[in-house]
Amino acid sequence: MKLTNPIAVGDYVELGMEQDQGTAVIAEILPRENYIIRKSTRKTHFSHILASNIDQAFLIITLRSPRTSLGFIDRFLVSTESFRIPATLVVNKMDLIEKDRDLEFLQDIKDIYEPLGYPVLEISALMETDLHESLGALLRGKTTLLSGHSGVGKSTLLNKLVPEAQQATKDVSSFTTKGVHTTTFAEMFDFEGGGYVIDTPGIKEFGILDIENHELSHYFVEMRQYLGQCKYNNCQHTHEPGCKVLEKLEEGYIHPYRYDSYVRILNEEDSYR
Ligand SMILES: Nc1nc2c(ncn2[C@@H]2O[C@H](COP(=O)(O)OP(=O)(O)OP(=O)(O)O)[C@@H](O)[C@H]2O)c(=O)[nH]1
Ligand SMILES: [Mg+2]
Ligand SMILES: [Zn+2]
Repeated sequence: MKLTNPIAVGDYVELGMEQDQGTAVIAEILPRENYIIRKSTRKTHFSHILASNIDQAFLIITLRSPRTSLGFIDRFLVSTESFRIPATLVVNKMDLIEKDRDLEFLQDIKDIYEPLGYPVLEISALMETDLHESLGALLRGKTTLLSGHSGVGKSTLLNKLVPEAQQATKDVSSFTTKGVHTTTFAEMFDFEGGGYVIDTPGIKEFGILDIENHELSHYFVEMRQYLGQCKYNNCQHTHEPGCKVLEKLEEGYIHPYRYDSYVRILNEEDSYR
């Protein structure tokens, strides 16, 4: 794997002392238990590790300003599932919700992801004052990654969780309704009472790396249980006769949006829709 950053937030390192100088240098980066990378497409040669050795990931999503797509969420979940990192979907900017369309989208998100075991939380990082308390039980004692598109409010949330952090935040562009990439590097902060929270730069796409096409279905939790029951053991679940996944899709046990994401990732299409 070619990396743009040889060392990442969350890495454990071994230090060595420089002779006679009284300074320490990083002698070795210890093996990473897991990591989340960003990358423009699967074909790009270089990847960037957002953070390593995390206990759980919070994907911050928004229904508007900017609107997060389901395809983006699914790509994120593939990358967390590949290391079995527990993931939570945090719907931020709930104070902006006004139209039925937003509520329908929220309901879709809950209908799709909650049954799969991904908790969906609704918050307003800007308006709520007691987030430290309400999210405390989830965060305490763990290393938590905050991730998501630029402008969804990751740093605003971080500042509520760790008030002394004082991370810069900036309005989303009124022209594109997209974030303006305010946070430029990942940073880890102490969570009072134990644990760490990592703020990261907003990203367009998560890297899905080192995942072969025939493995991809392992990282869709609802498909996992049917794997091995297809007629052909190299089944990619797209057109093959005797495919159990297609059968379960037909029967309504697999959500069509999720299946659509699966096919898009398989075909290396981008996630916007
Ligand atoms: N209305 C509303 N605005 C929010 C909320 N949370 C954050 N914002 C605003 O959204 C804008 C972007 O917030 P940031 O915290 O900078 O977003 P970010 O995810 O850190 O963005 P990057 O650092 O670019 O990745 C700021 O103007 C925030 O004030 C919220 O709950 N409600
Ligand atoms: Mg930020
Ligand atoms: Zn199949």
